[in-house]
Amino acid sequence: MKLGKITDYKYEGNKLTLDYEKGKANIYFITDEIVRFEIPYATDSYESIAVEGDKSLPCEFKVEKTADELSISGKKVNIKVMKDFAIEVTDKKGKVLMTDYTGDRTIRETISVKSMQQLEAEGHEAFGSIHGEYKVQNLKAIDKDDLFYGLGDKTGYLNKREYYFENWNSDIPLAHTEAVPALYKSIPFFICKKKDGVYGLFYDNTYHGYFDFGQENSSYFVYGADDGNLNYYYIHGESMAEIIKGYTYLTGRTPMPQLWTLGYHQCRWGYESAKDIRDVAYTMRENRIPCESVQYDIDYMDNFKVFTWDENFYEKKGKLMEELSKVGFKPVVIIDPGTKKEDGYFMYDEGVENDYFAKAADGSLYINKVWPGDSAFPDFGREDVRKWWAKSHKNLTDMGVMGVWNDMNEPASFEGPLPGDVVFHIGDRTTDHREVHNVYAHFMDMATFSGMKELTGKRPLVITRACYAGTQKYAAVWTGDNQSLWAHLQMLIPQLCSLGMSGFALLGTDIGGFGGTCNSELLCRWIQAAVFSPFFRNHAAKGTRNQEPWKFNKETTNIYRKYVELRYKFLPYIYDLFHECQETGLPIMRPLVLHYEDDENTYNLNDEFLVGENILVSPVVMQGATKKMVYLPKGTWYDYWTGEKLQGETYFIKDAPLGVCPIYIKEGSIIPTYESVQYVGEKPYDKLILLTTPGAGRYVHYQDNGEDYKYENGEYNLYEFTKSENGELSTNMLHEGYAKYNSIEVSELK
Ligand code: MIG
Repeated sequence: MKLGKITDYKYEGNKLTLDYEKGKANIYFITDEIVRFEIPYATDSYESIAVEGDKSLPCEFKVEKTADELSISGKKVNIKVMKDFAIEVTDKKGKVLMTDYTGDRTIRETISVKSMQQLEAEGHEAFGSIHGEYKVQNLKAIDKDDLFYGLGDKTGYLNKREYYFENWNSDIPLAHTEAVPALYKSIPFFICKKKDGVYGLFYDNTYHGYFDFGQENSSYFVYGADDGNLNYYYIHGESMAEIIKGYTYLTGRTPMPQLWTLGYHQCRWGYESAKDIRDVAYTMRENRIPCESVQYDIDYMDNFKVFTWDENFYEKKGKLMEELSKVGFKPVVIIDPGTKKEDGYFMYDEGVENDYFAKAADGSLYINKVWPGDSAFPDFGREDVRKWWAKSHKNLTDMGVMGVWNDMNEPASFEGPLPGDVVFHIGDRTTDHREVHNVYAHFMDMATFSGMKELTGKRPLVITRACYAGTQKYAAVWTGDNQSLWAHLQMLIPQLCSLGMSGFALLGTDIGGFGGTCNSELLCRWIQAAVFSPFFRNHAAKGTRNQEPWKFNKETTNIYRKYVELRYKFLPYIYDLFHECQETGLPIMRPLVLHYEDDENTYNLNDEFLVGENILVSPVVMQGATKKMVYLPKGTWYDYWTGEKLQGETYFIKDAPLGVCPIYIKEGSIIPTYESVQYVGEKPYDKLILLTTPGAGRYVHYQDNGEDYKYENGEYNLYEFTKSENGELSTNMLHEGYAKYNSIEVSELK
C-alpha cells in the first residue's frame, strides 16, 4: 500500500513523525551518522531485540518543508523525504548515496507463459517471475558500480550483487552453495559500496526476510519481509570500516574472549564413550598437536536429555573432565533447546510446572521431534524462562564444564517445521513463531551467556549455530554443517569475511568439513586456510571418515602440527585484534576490500584475506594445486616463510607445495607472538617475541589474565611499541595494571 503525500509532520526530541494521506511514518535521529526510518505497519512502539537500550546521542538535524517534501539537513548527510516515504540521502557535497526506487517491479528478462509451463512440467526452475510481493517491501536504486557486502553467513561470494537471499534461520542438510538462499543465521545488515561513497543498511525486522541485490532487475534491489514494520537504519560513514563501527555501535560488539578459547579444538559427533574422548585427547598430546578441548557432542547426554550425563558410556559424572583437565583440556559441551517430553525428567517437569514451554495455537503444549524424540521448546523470549535456563547450567559447571555449544536453535525440528502460529513471547508480549523464529537462538544464547557468566565468573564461551543481528554480544558462531568439499573450503573465506563485516568476530568453520569424506590433502589445505579463523575447531559428522590428522598419515600430522603451532604463535596478535574490536567493531579476518577500498582488484577477491591490517593470507584452496596466484595490495610486503621483499599492487605466482600456505607481513609491522605450547595455561606467558618487518611502525599490545573481568577494573597492560626507520624499538606503557612480561625480544623477518 502506498502512503501518498505528506500532509503534516511533527518534530520532537530526536523523532520526526510524518502524517501521510494514507498512513504514518517515523524517522529517528540516532546519531549524526545513523538515522532510523520506519513505517509502523504492525506497531508504533517496536522494541528492537538487536539494539539494546537507547542508542541515541545528541545530534543535529534541521527539518524544512518544501512543497511536497521534507528536507532534512544533518552534520554528515542531507535527507529528502518524499511521497510514499521515498527517501534520498546525499552527502554534504550533494552526491546521492542512497535513493529509493519508485518505479514498478519488473523482471529483467521474461519468457513466455508457455515455455514457463513446459519448464515447470519437467521440474526445472525458470528465472522469469518475481520472487514475491511482500507485505513489507522496500526498493532502492542500484548504480552501475554498486557492490554489496555483509548479510551474515550467506553462501557464495563476498560481493552479493545479482544474488538473491532469504533470512529464515535454516538447518540445511544439503551442500551449502550459492543456490541455497538461507542458512542458519539472519543478519539483515549489508554495506553498499559505491564508486564514490558507501553506506550501510540494517533492516531490523525478525520476520522471514528477502533480499534481491539486482537479480530481478539490475536497476534496484528489493528488501521484503512477511510482516512487522518497515524498519531500517541508514548508517553513514566515510569508509566501510566506519560503517561497521556504526553498525556495531548499534547492535554491540563481540566481547573479549578467554585466551584459551582462541586455541585449537577437536571435535566429532560420534565420540561415543569416555574411551573415545580419552584416546583423542591423549593422542593429541602424544603427537604434540596443541589442543584446548575435545568437545562433547550429543552422545554424552543420557538419551539426549539436556543438562544430563550418560554414566553408562561416559563414566561417572565429572570424572573424565577432571582427569583431562589435569593435562589442560577444557570441557565444552553441546546443548540443544529441545527438551525431552518425559515425566520425571527434571527439565521437563520444571518447564511444565512453570509454564516455560511454547504452546500450540489451541493452548496445548507444543511438541515436535528432535534428538530426544518428542520434545518441548522453551519460550526463550521470556525473561523468566531465560533465568531458569541460565540457572540450569549449574548441572554443567558442577562437572567442570567451561564452554557451551548451542546447536539446533533455528529451531530445527524433525517432524516438519514449527507452524507459524505456535505461541511464543517477547518479554510480556504474546506473539508467534513467525516473529520469534529468527531470534529464538538469540534469546537462548543470552540465557547461556548470563548463566555461564554468573556461574563461573569468567568470560563465557558460548558457540551458537543460529543467530540474529546482535547475537555477537553473547556468542561465537560456527558455520554449521558444511561438507568435506573443496567448494566449501573455498567458501570459508567469503563466508567468514561476510560474517565479520556483519559484526561477528569470533567465528569459524568445521575444519575438514562436517559431512562427507575428507582426505589428507583437503585437511592440510583446510588447516592452513583456517589457521587464523578466530574459532578454530576440527569437527565431523557421525558416520564420516575420522578427521583427526593422524588418521591419515605422518605427513598430514606433521603439516597439521606446523599450522596449529603457527596459530599458537600468533595468539597474542589475534587477542589484540579482539581488544581492538571493542572499539572499532572490526573483525579479525577481513576481506582486502575493507582496507583497500580504492583498489578494484580487491572488490571480488574471494581467495585471500587479511588478519588485522598486518597479515595477509592467500591459502591454496584448489585440489591438486601447488602454486597460488597471490595479489598483494599497495605497499611493501614480506613473505613470512622466506623473508622475501615484495612490492604490492601486483599479482604473482607463489610456489605452494602441500606444506605451504602463502602468508605475507606488511612493512613496518610489529607483531606480538608467543612460543607455542601444548595448551593455554601449560606455562606462564612471560616472554613476548615481537616479529617485525623492516620499516618504521607503531603497535599497541594488550595483555591481561585472559580469563575474567578484572580488566574492567584496570588489571591489564597496554604496551605501545614504536620502531624507527633504522629498526630501533622503544616501549612505552600506556597503561600498567597487570604483571608484565619478564622479557620482550625482537625477531626481525628479512
Ligand atoms: O542433527 O549434535 O551442526 O555440529 O555435530 C545434527 C550433532 C545435530 C548438528 C550440528 C553438528 C552436530 C550435530 N548436530
